[in-house]
Amino acid sequence: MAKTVYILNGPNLNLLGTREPGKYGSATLAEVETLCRDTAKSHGLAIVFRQSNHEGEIIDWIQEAHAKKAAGIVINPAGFTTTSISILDALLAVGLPTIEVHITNIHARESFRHDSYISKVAKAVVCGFGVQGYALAIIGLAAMVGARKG
Ligand code: CA2
Repeated sequence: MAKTVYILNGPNLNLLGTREPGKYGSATLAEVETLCRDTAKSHGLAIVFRQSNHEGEIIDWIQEAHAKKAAGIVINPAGFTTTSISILDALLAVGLPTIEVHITNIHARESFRHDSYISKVAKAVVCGFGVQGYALAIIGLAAMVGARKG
């Protein structure tokens, strides 16, 4: 059985492909899910893909990932990146290898986007590659957890 990775998306990412395409690209969240599923499959992983506008729901899913013995987490915390000690605490509590993803290069944007709580626990951070960053994060995590293809 393939190992499973939880891919968690924070607030407003349900709007992907419908608003601000110049910043976030034209792919919808459903298309990002397909990209993630295909990339994971070709690297020997299965995925659970979720999005929420609610902090507590994301925390519940981090705990669920641990309960279900997931191999790791890929998270785009969106606006919770710089505010949520509770998401950081959940990630610290479960101890799963976590990759932080941002579609945009947060360091080239406003200074309030720079200081990520999530980076304090993340094994790696991918930002600025557009939605391809999700695929890069999955490939990196697959290598990290020793996922086997085929
Ligand atoms: O670059 C990223 O992936 C971000 O995590 C996106 C967040 C932003 O707060 C972070 O600083 C960087 C915003 C997500 C909003 O998503 C939208 C998508 C399409 C249209 C409007 C918003």
